[in-house]
Amino acid sequence: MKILVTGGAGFIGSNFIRYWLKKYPNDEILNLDKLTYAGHIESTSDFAENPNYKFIKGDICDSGTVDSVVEGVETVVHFAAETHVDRSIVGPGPFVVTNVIGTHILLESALRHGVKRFHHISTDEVFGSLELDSGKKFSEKTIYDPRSAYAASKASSDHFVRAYFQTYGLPITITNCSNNFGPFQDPEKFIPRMITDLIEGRDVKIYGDGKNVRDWLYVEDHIKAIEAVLTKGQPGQTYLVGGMTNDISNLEVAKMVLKIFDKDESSIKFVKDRLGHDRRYAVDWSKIEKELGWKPEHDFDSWLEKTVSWYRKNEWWWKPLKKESEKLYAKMGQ
Ligand code: NAD
Ligand code: TDX
Repeated sequence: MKILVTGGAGFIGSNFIRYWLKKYPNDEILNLDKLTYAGHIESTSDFAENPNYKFIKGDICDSGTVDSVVEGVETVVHFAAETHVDRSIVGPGPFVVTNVIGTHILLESALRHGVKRFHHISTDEVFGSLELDSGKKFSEKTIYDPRSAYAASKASSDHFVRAYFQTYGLPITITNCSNNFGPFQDPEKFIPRMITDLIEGRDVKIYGDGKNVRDWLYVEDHIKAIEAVLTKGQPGQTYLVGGMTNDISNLEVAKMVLKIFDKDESSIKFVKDRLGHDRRYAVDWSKIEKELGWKPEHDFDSWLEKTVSWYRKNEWWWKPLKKESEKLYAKMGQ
């Protein structure tokens, strides 16, 4: 099978390609990535020479490039996106362009070339924010209520993907997942920012009161969920994907990371809150469990520790990125 992965130099995309090339050695993977500030060719270096893998530097908004790459492809796995909520607050424009227009250009090309499966990677943030302690969870039936430019652009892309199924019969699937963590995540995101700050001897930064809750999903669990959908999922269907944490606040996550470093709460610095900061996310992943037999297998405690070890061993990867991300935070006062 020939697969086009978009955004394969990013965090989840590069982990997906590594996993897939190993597990399906007869498949061919094309990786189309613009290498924005979030795309790191170094994340692909261990599989770059695999004869079944090819990297194409290009923009999903460039229909000529997209058309030439989609030709002959059976499956598209679409990760490419602007993904950082804080950046969408500072400058929402690129989120509309890549996430909405770029996804539309890919859909058009997939339709023209008779792609057999278009899998769209989306987020639980399209559903908005849950009350703390409400016990509620997002499910496939939850009404969309995006509250940041990032979430609004992802919600819009989800609607376009579904419209191409309903109107033109393009065989699409969608996964909306929670917050991923694991190796090769850019140090501008919460967990790797804390780990790399601690390695460099700085305090960890917590927005607002730190009571915000995220559902944490180990990246390999997410990839196995995508695998389940690609191999067993029904065209037109959406599946929610979540992890093994249960209402754990950012402050609690920070304390767990600090414990791994033998540090205490005196290494926490509370900073300005994010504008429109979503309070709580929680994901009901019972549909994908019931229908496709997937469930998360990596618990948070031990895989957080393994993630810390990865960052300790791979300073070559994140050191050059850290300066750039901290420039953004300095500008935002965070
Ligand atoms: P990332 O920011 O690490 O990587 C995004 C990749 O897309 C980068 O390699 C970048 O260069 C590429 N890209 C951006 N604009 C492009 C364009 N116009 N053309 C081609 N390539 C472009 O993102 P990630 O964390 O790996 O997320 C992957 C997908 O998963 C995204 O669609 C995101 O919305 C979704 N998602 C991520 C998380 C998470 O916790 N990281 C959670 C839910 C959903
Ligand atoms: O330094 C920080 N301190 C802090 O308290 C940072 C960077 C973040 N935070 C908070 C904000 C959030 O409540 O931690 C939480 C997680 O923040 P991010 O890592 O920026 O993730 P989030 O905004 O939840 O969005 C992520 O998960 C869903 C991804 O970036 C999205 O692409 C994905 O769709």
